[in-house]
Amino acid sequence: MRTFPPEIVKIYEEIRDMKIRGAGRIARAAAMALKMAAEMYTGDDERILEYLSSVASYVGSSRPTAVSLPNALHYVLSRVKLAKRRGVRPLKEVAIRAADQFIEYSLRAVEMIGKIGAGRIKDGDVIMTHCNSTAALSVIFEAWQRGKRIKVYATETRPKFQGHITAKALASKGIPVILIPDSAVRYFMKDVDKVVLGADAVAANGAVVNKIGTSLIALSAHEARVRVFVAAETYKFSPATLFGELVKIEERGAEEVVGEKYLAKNPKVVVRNPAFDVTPPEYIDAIITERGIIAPQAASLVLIEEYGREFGDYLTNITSDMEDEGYVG
Ligand code: RUB
Repeated sequence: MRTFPPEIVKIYEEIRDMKIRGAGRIARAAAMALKMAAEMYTGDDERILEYLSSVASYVGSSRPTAVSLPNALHYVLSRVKLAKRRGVRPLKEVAIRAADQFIEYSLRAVEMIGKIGAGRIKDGDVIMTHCNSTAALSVIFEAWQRGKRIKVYATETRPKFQGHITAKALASKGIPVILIPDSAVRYFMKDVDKVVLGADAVAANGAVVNKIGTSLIALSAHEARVRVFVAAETYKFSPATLFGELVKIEERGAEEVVGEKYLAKNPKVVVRNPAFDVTPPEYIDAIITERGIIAPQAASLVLIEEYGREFGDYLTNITSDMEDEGYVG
């Protein structure tokens, strides 16, 4: 197996071990890994694409669910590929510029989502959020900044307690926040006006993959007729789902749920720890992207707008395979 510079291995390990977490941050870290790989590359221009692709496969295998991770890697690699085809040199510079562009776009997108989403929050609204989403917090922070007196219920988000980070961040800005156990979501839903969540992936049919428990919150909101907003940058939309692929749900270690001691003492107890779940589009009112608010059912349009040309190439390849096999023509 290829060995990579320690700086790249560090990014891989920090994503795997959740020191870098949240789909947006993961995406920016992945772009940064490719930028660093390009900066440190000393070989010839001909081989750089192959090298960056191997770095991308390595970094891309750190966590499976956040689609922002492969999308960020693809953003950089596709630009290097295009430059190579067009004879633009040096490719190293192209990779560095593309990574910077992605990071800048991503940060700006989170800001835009805040500005757009805040328009949907009313003075006096009680909001519920889950886990720790920069995009969801951007909406809440911007609403507060505009003088809307809001209150937030933040779920603690077992087993890793990312809700504690959210509650701390809200409290540090002076926003009234109540931290609740995940199991208390339905109990408090009657007090809530809007649910604002993040996303790790948005599928072509508008289904949202986010921290485990999200679908239960959406279900509970649906029952109580509370609106559910998902704040998601467009690079969290999954192109592969347009072709029938499913988003892989990460399952993490049992020790995160019960601890090593319990596991050792109770070897017959099976513990499962899925990190994400899927919320169907029927339970989502709108997705707030940096390009505007869309109905979840419009997710495939975002994908076609973003990847249309590549889909065209992909379909041409399939069709020519079918022609070769005598199905078409
Ligand atoms: C984080 C999580 C967040 C999304 C969106 O899960 O589910 O809601 O990643 O975050 P984990 P952001 O802690 O397991 O990474 O809006 O910051 O991209």
